[in-house]
Amino acid sequence: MDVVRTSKRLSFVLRHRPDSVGLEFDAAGWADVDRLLAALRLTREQLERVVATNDKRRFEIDGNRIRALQGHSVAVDLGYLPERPPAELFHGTVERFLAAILAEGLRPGRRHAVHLSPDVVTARAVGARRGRPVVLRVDAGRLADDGAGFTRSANGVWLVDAVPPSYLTVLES
Ligand code: HQG
Repeated sequence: MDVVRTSKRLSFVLRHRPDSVGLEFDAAGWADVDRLLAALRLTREQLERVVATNDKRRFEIDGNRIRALQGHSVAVDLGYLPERPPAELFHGTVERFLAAILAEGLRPGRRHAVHLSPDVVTARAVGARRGRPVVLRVDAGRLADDGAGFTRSANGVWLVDAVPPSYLTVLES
C-alpha cells in the first residue's frame, strides 16, 4: 500500500466525494470505517497507519467512524468552536493570484473557509504547492475585533469566511 496515494484518496473521499465510493457522511463529517475499508480495499491496520503517519494529521478515527479534519467542499459542521486568533496569521499563495486577492480579498473558493497558517514557514509550504510562494500577512486580531469569526481545526489550520484586502499585507513575494 502506498501511504501517500492512499492519503490523497482518503482526502478526496472524506472531504469532497463520499458518494464516489458509495459512502455518506453524518452532519459532522463522519463516515463509517468498515464501509470505507470495504470500498477502498484496505485493512484496518493499513488505514490506521495512513491516519497515524499523516504529515498534517488530516484525519481522525473515533471508534468505527472516521473524518477529515478540514478542507471539505461538502457541507459539514465539524463542531469547532469560535476561537480568538493570534494577532497575525499567514496565507501562502502564488503570484498569479495576487492581483485578484489584493483586489477582492481572500475567498474560500470551493472549500468552506479560507485557510490561514499560524506561521510563515507553513504558509510558504502551502503556497509552494502551486509554484514560487508568496506569503501574505493577515491582520487577524483586527479582523476578529471587527466581527469575523475564527475557528481552528484540530490540526492547527485557522479558518475564516473571508479576508478583505484591507487586512492583508504582502510579506514575501
Ligand atoms: C487562492 C492544503 C484568486 C488561494 C494546504 C489559494 C492548506 C484566490 C487558492 C489547505 C483568492 C485556493 C488550503 C481570490 C484565495 N482570487 N485566488 N480572491 N482567494 N485565492 O487549495 O489555502 O494538504 O483551496 O491563495 O496545506 O491553498 O489539503 O486553499 O492559492 O492547509 O491538507 O486560491 O490545503 O492542505 O486553494 O490550501 P485551496 P489553500 P491539505
